[in-house]
Amino acid sequence: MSVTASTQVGIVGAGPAGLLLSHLLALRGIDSIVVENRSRAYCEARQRAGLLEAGTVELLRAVGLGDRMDAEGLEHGGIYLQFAGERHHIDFRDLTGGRWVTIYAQTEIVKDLIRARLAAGAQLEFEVSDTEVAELDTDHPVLRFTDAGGTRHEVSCEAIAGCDGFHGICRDSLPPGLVQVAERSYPYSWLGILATVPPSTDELIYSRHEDGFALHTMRTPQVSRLYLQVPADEDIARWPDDRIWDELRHRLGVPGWELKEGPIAEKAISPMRSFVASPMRYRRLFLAGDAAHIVPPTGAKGLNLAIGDVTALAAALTDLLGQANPDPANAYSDTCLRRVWRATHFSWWMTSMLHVDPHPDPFEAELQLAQLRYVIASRAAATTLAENYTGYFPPHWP
Ligand code: RFL
Ligand code: PHB
Repeated sequence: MSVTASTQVGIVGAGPAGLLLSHLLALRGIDSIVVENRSRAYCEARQRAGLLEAGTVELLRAVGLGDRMDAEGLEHGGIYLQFAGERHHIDFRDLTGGRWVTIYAQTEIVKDLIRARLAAGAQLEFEVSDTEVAELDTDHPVLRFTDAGGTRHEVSCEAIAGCDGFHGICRDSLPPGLVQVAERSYPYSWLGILATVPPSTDELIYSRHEDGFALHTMRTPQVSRLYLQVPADEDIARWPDDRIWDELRHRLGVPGWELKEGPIAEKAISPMRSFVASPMRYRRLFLAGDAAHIVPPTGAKGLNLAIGDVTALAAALTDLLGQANPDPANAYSDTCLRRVWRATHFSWWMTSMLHVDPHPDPFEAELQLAQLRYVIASRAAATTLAENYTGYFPPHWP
């Protein structure tokens, strides 16, 4: 026996995409339910992104989610690009007419969103199981799930949003043969650590070193986040804390600069992949965020793309469900894929320019160095990096 109900939009996944979509729809008077198979504590603690484009920051402010971000976020006007033992500054504000980026962790955005949704009385179900989407050939798709207490639910919806990440169920629920996938895997991974030590830099350092890429980023004035390129199938057991710090010092070091070390609170290895599924929609099932596309983290685009998708989707659903105007919903996939492919190219470019191929290739290495020298010497090339990094297609919330 299932408990039956109805709502306007069924949302699968309480990551940043699903939660923000539910928030934006509520601002337009549209009801939704969000179902999530993990616990609230797990969603709020999962270490992921940390860097927001200027347009993402402006959007979160415009929709009432900016207070803690403005108080605690760290605004950066550029990055450092390091190679051949030298560190160079890329000044985004100067190159883009004032654009910037903000460090504010995905964990904090998720906490802010969950708190705002619960305060508004939203239907948010954690720890669900056996999620299914069905009746996708109709104008009333159905969302089924079993709640944390074991009760089966069947919710009739006017639309469903698959915001269930790369390993979710919605993408595979689209009719067979509809979805085309374009993808690339990279022959390396990132080992990421969270360390309880003040950052050793005021802005992010992207370092191409002949022994592999390294990135120094941060979460707060007390917490550093650092990444190392490691082989694709690397075992984390091979990286005791001392080895991590030695390698970070080696790859990030320049004369006169010192890396502060501290306790490592968390460490994990993530694979690098580019993946784009298209179209991002079938009738009234819409995919958004990592459910539809993945980029390697080098350009810091994944979270920003997820936010761009759901901003477009909330506007499209407002027109479709509120005014029976299907045009923005019909354009949704193409609108998003333009932004997605720009970011996919940028992330691939940053990744290819900064990582060292495990099969030594002197030709490739010289091309990387030539490109890096060009980026720091030519205003046109630096502007290309800066305008993509700070967000080339900012989300638009009418
Ligand atoms: P999420 O965050 O994966 O959320 C999907 C949610 O769906 C749930 N789910 C289900 N719920 C119900 N039923 C099912 N059958 C379900 N299957 C799955 C999951 O539990 C989860 O809660 O996807 P979303 O919302 O699209 O958000 C995407 C972002 O999380 C992702 O793109 C970024 O974290 C990528 N990323 C970065 N992006 C940036 O913009 N800037 C960065 O600095 C940045 N750094 C990173 C990153 C990702 C990383 N990893 C680990 C992949 C750094 C790393 C290391
Ligand atoms: C992060 O802060 O986790 C981060 C920042 C920039 C990147 C990737 C990750 O390119």
